Amino acid sequence: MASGMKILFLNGPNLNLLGQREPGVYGSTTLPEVEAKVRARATQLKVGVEFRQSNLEGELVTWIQQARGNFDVIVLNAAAYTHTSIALRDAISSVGIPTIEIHLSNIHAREDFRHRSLIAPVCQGQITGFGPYSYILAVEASVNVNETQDSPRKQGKSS
Ligand code: CA2
Repeated sequence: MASGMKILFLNGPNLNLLGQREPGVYGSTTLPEVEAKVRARATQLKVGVEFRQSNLEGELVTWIQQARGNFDVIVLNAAAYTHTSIALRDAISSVGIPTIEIHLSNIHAREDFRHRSLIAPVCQGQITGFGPYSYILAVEASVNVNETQDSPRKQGKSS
């Protein structure tokens, strides 16, 4: 049952500009509007959500570390750090919380340097190319992952 589970949404550099620049690539929906859509779906599914954005790699690493014991699933749009960050990859692999990689655009249909994700091998899966709907799909995937895996937060609970 999804009730009681908590998802941490993390957004990387420049995603605070969503809806304000380059609408041809990333659409016209702002990040607060994406958050509102996520919250609406999460409410329907009775799951808790925390939604954050940072332009700083180290802050994202710290948030991933601090998620231990507090969240059941992490949903991560690491933005450009997807393609560069060994630090984020190490944080994900060490925290022991299932993590879902998401992107607004289809990174495989763009420049070659976006095709490689350093975090994909340590993530549960990747959702890419559905615009803001990638975030909604991630809520649903999180519920499914939580129902099919034992997470550290669930250990010791009866359901
Ligand atoms: O498609 C995605 O969600 C990306 O993670 C977005 C990143 C990009 O580096 C990844 O390859 C794919 C870029 C986020 C920057 O967002 C902006 C939004 C509006 C205007 C400018 C940048």
